[in-house]
Amino acid sequence: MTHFDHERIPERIVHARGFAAHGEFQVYQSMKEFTKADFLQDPSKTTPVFVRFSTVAGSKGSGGELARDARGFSTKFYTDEGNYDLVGNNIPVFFIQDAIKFPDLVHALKPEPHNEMPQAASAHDTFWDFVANNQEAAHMVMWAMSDRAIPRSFRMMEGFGVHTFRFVNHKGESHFVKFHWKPVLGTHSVVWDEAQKINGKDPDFHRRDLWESIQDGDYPEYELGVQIIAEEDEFKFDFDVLDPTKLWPEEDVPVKIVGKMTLNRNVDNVFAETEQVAFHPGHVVPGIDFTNDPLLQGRLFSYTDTQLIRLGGPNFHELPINRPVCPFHNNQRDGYGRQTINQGQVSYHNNSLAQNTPETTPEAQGGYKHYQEKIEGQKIRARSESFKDHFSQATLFWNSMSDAEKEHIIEAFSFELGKVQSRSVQEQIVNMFANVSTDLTKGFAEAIGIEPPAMKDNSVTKSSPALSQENTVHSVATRKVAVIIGDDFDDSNVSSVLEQLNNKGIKTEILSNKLGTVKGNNGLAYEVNHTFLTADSVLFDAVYVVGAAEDKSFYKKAALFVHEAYSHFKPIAATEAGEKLLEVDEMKDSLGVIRGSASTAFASQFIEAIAAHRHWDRQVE
Ligand code: HDE
Repeated sequence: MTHFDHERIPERIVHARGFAAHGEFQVYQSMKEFTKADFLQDPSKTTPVFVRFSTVAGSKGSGGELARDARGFSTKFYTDEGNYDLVGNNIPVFFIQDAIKFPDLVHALKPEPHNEMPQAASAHDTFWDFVANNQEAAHMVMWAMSDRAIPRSFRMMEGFGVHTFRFVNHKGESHFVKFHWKPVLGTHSVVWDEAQKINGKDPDFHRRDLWESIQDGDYPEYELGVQIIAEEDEFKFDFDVLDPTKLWPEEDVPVKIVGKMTLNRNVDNVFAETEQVAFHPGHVVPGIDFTNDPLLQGRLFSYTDTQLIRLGGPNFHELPINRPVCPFHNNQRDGYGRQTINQGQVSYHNNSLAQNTPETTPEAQGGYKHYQEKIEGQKIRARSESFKDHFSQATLFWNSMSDAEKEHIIEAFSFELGKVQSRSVQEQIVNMFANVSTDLTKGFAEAIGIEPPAMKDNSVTKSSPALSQENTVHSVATRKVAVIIGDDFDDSNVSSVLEQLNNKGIKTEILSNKLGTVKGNNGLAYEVNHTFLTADSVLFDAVYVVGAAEDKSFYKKAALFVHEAYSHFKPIAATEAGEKLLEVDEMKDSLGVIRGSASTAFASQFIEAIAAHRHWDRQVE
């Protein structure tokens, strides 16, 4: 009973709701020119990894992984030189420039303290008040209001190290580097109405997706990309390369793809692994170092500090999930929960009784040595002038969006500010974002009944096509299709269509009005996976309506399902019997709606429609 009484530990102060998996990393070619990091040298070497994905704002048990939020994307590489942690997000920039503001940001974002509402949401007064009064947040807010904040799955989102780090090679030369994870399946999102419904229908939607794809052998894959800037080029850009509210446009500084990570094993125990894993941007290996990014500097303090309370003392690095896989020696001793039974008399340095061991490995033998940066001038606590432009890249982001993506951003602002009670905060935000785009502000100011301010001049016309999800990889592999079938369905060619889909790696699941077996008019039978009660259109990427014999209740439920999928811009295929569900004429002739008798051509068109992900043209109709 005593053990049971103590089974809970404090949840993470941010990123509490997370899910993780094991995997491995391999570099494509040696990165020797830039870094001496051992795990980035040899393409034949496999480095084990553990990756935890998370939402930021919600508590551990918060309902719904589809909250509008950034996603954490933390990777622990268990290298032969010790653990390297890349503790990133799925958004490449951050809300603030100075770490000391982090507690304020999080206080404003979390549920309000007097009534603890709302859970896992930024749509409330304190968050938007913080934004209006800390305008460096403008750029990340644009990302948070975009489709990036409602990913289709953990397997379909990018990851970013956010900060500028340093690569150091064997010659001691340093380059600035930004890290990227590019999902092999492309970067895809759901729509906001869908996200809210998924949160109710399956609050575990993202973790289930990750868990099931690993179980099915559809291992999530991400390529590691690096952007590199030579130290001497530090001042050649119209932004400060150490400012964490800025990205390096990929068109100006190309992302070099250098390796691949594959997640191939689910955890055995969520508490022991996912909950107890302790990430830290300060866990570096020789060849990777820090810069003077002031946000990074603050993180280097915070992550050890937080584990001390969360994991109950200084020995958290000895927990199985945190232990390095290489040999290590130090003079650390004792403390709560000590696991190692150290031998011998000596636990100090320098010593003569143990031949001066253990000692820090000298650099020549692979030991860590920080890059020595030459610095001149006053060290003061102030924000650099070069950190003062808060709007140019917010506009760059806006300019880079497709029409549909812009529409979604306007809707997101309209939703979030529509939930804000304070008229003054709403007005401040309208004024602030007029600095980003007048089209944007006009769009949402109208929705919340505020007069947009007179045009302000924003001269940024540049765009970065890489930022639009329209330009991502479009793959059909592992997409989920709901196949709607009722009894006495016309079974000619159904199995060949399903086979064609399955051959492309598309998952098909049979939906009907009751569990059991559905039978076609020529004896074809399918085991039903879900009913209209246990599943919902928001849990699928596309719908294939095979239909049924005349059955009113079947068609009533199926019609709701199909209409909702249509309203979320999803591909729909319907055979003749299923066509009666597409009653609205506009639906019949929309792009992404395939009609006809089941045939090879019909299946190919459907596959093409699935590859498009969503059919945004419906929005314009
Ligand atoms: Fe974190 N962050 N953070 N953060 N962060 C934590 O550490 C912090 C920041 C990120 O899956 C905490 O172990 C400060 C940026 C991820 O276990 C804490 C600042 C980025 C995770 C903390 C930042 C992140 C955390 C809470 C401002 C993207 C989850 C629990 C300087 C690059 C890690 C913990 C996991 C977690 C502090 C800003 C990503 C309190 C002070 C920027 C993915 O230490």
